[in-house]
Amino acid sequence: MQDPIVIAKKAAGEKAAELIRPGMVVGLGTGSTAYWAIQKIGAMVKQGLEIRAIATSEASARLAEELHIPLTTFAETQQLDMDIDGADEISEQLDVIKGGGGALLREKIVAFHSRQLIIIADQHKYVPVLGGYPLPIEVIPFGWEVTYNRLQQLGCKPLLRKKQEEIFITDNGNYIIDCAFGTIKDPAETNAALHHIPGVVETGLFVQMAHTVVLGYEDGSTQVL
Ligand code: ABF
Repeated sequence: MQDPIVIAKKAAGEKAAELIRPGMVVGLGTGSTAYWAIQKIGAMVKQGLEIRAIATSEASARLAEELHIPLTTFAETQQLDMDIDGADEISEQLDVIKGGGGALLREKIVAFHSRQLIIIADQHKYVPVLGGYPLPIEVIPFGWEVTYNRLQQLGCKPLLRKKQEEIFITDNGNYIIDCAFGTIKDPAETNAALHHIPGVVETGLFVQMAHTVVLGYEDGSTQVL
């Protein structure tokens, strides 16, 4: 008996993958929901679907290679047709918090340069207002302590992300500070304020970037927002 949350994630991921058309350049997201989208894309490629893909993390690139999904780079193509990626929170205004998997910087670059960003998630990620999930912020290691302090002055409770007692290092060699705001009433304003702090590379606030949201439910059904 499959875990109900896995059923929901798999349903959302596969529904989004089925929107891909031949010839597209597709962004491959990161995380356990994007995992199912990539698995479905791999199966579609095996059945003859001709696409190219750009992965949003080393982990997703490895999975794509295992599944023989042809990868390309931004040296070869400057715009993607569709980006399929997960989320930690999605608001009713379709603003999104991402970065729980530590891949937010490459995820935002790929999303920004994609014609269509499709966010996939289980239904529990859909919330009235953002902020319950601590906002991941990618910062450079130099001066992280004073960046941390400035984030605290902005009203969040910051926490330097660690993995097995070691400071977590992103694919880009940076740190992540998870900022618990509680609620983020104005994501655009919060995102702008965060970007004014030198040392902040990128935030996990994807403000009005999602074109489509596919929610997966534990009965295997999906809802497209
Ligand atoms: C990634 O997937 C991250 O941006 C986001 O935090 C995470 C969501 O995790 P999961 O799909 O595993 O619930 O895109």
